[in-house]
Amino acid sequence: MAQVGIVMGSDSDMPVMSKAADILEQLGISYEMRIISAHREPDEFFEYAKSAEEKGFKVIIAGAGMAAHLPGMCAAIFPLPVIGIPMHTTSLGGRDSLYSIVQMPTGIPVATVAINGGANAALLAAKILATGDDELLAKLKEYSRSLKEAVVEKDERLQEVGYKNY
Ligand code: RP5
Repeated sequence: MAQVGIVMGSDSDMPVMSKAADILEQLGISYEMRIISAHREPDEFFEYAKSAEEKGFKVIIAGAGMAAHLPGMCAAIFPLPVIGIPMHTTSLGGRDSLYSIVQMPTGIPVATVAINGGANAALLAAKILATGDDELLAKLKEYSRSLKEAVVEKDERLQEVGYKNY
């Protein structure tokens, strides 16, 4: 049974959504990934959102672009946390997606990450799951340590070779 549902409005969202899947895999979190358009196939969308709790999802990560109603509509139906990822767009630079996703009415929250923030969406989902899972919490702490290590190594190299040879 998948713990996280990853859903995107179009396969054009895949480069961003795959970053979320990569992080979940790295952390050993099970997920189901779907392409479902709330606008182009509303009946399939409603079926997905209505059955999500029954399927055992604890969090949904929903990504969409432009008039991005998919995350908000997931949140309207699914009673557990929904994390929204606004896609970058060529016409409005992703502000259209961001505003569509983040400006939810009171009572129906969507935890919105940055434009194209696929990895952070998965990390946020992991942190939500880790509130009841010590093993996952330990993996997240290790992940944070590895981020710190990467910065330390970069600085060591800078000190060694100088900025001109970096
Ligand atoms: C949204 O419309 C999708 O999430 C996608 O970001 C955007 C464009 O979709 P395509 O025209 O590329 O299928 O529903």
